Amino acid sequence: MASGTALLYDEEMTRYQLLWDYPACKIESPERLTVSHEALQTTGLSGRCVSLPVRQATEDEILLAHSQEYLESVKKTPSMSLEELVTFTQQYGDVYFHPNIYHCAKLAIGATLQLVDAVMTGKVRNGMALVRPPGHHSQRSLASGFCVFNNVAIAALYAKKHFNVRRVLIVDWDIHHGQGLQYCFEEDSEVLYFSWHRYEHQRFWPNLRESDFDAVGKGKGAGFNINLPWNKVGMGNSDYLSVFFHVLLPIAYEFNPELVLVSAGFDSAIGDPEGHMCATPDIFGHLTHLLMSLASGRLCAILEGGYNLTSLAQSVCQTVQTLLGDPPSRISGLSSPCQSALESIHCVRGAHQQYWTCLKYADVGPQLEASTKCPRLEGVIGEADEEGTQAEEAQKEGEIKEIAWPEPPSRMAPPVRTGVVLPTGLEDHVPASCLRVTTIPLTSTEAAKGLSDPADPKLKDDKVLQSLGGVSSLLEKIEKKEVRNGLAVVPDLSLAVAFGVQQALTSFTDRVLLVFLGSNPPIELQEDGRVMLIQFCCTEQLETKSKFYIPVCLKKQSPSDVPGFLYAVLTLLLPLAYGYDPGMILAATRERDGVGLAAWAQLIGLLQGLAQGHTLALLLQGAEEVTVKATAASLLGEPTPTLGPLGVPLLENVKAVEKQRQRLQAHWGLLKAADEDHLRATCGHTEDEYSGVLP
Ligand code: X5A
Ligand code: ZN
Repeated sequence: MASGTALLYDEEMTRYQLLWDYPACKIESPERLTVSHEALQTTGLSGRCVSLPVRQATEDEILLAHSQEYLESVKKTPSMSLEELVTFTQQYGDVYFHPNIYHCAKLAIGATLQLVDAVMTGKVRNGMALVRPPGHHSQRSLASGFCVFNNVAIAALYAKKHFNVRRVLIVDWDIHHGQGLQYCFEEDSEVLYFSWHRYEHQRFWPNLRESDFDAVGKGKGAGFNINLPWNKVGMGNSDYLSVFFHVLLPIAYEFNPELVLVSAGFDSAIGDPEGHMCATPDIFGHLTHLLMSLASGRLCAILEGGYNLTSLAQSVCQTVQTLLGDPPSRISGLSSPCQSALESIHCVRGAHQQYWTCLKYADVGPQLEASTKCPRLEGVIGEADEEGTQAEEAQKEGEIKEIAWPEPPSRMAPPVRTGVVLPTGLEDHVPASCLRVTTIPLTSTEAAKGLSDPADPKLKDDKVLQSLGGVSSLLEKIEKKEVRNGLAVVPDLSLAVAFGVQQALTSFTDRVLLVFLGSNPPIELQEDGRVMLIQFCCTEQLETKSKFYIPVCLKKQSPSDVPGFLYAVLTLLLPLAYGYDPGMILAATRERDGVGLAAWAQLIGLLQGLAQGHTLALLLQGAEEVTVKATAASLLGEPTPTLGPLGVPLLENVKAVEKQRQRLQAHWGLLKAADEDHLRATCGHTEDEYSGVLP
């Protein structure tokens, strides 16, 4: 199994800069790279990466995405005079040339391809390339937006050619639309391109009609181009995560990529003079983590934009630290995405509904003409929005010079990450890197503390007391940060869960998320919000009004409804869990009721993005060896095996998930994927009618 994180950097790429007065290009400076690299050094992150040499791209590699004529003309730039460079530059938009930029552009591609090579050959699991110039705006015969050659486009074509990769996912989280990437792959069904970008109904650069949500790809590439336009500035963590939960991740899992390329621009982070967004640098740790569950963890992040040096450096560190396997920091204060974000999410889901099974039955409402849903500016472009956000208004008046945000909290990982308490015989089935925790049985008085029935006769059973001692030591080790997470196989699941929840609540957190697979809830839930219980089962549960108890009944499909389960995890469980922001997670199951092994492993992997990776997994004695093994592997952060091509989910399972999402949306805003007010206003449906749209 591939391990390790590659870092590609060469100081040479700092050796070009803007040589004349050109305000639009001032922000693209050599310091962008030096501050990012220095931050990785001072935090000790670069020392933990595998440093790989950068090389120059060959002409053939450049020609994968560019025309011979364009290459020939760029090739002449090193010998041009300043005057000639200015003239040469003028045929393009928002880009500048320098005698050394051709050299750097070849290094930028070379670094990107070295990274792809290392990941595809299994030399490392993932990695990041810190490069200049960026690439995603450049086109076949065109430089644009600080970009000379399209690093990521070349990487995707290279992976297809040299490694026979049949499905590449490109996630472009830069705040500008990578139109170069879109043009390159819009007819290609083997490359799924996703981009979110500041758009403001075409008022924002590059002001293209085809950056809107209804550009879905062409010919056989229809459905493989996903544009999520931001029509307001000030988008934040909740908006970004919602797009991942309700648009990108469901489609990405269905696409089942073999390789993930991230056009990692950080101008989408707070403080950026181009983006004017509010998402904090730590969100990139989460975006990265969520993508690491795809393609068996094969992920290459390639720097694009990012112009606030502080925000950029912090965001780069968050990304690399997550690639290295450290748990992302907790994100508090998540709520509903804003109205404008919901509108965009709604629109893009509608535009892609016909291409992706995961959206087929979703609440995207009746098909409407694109223009009636999201009015686009007709005529004049590049004009300021009449009603700018507060931030923009304030900035116009010079009130805000610098936006401030707290530095992301440090997130050091404990040296041993997974503690295990296993009956003899099972111990050989988990990797040697797990810490075998020796346990002292509890006395029945200790065990009775906090249990709803202190007189439970099971508390006399030695085996039970022994296992509760195990749960207790694991939690203690998690609290002391000796381990990050733990796994115990126990003879009585309900008791272990009840005890574990109680101990976690008394010792180190005020919110526990309990994810339970099975029919009888292991604990009685209070409505005080200290525990959220998400239960997956195959039998109908009683109706509930609780916002902390979420039963999801998924009917079995032989062998199991993987797409239905995954749909529930991505669009229901993750939004709830992120909104709840637990300090500890308990994941418990008797026999993985109706949930396939790979799907369970994915769930455990995804949950590691929450609660700083503090998960206690509890399995009932008798659980198959493979379950124990897969659970331990996921807890250790090993790449999760892919789920393979997803079939069609059972309709009634999708309905069951939708039912819970509808019920809980008012409490947990991250569940929202549609702008209901807007929908109602536009098509004149009432709420009742609207819920009738569901199959
Ligand atoms: C890579 C990147 C931005 C170009 C902005 C032009 N380019 N106004 O972020
Ligand atoms: Zn950008």
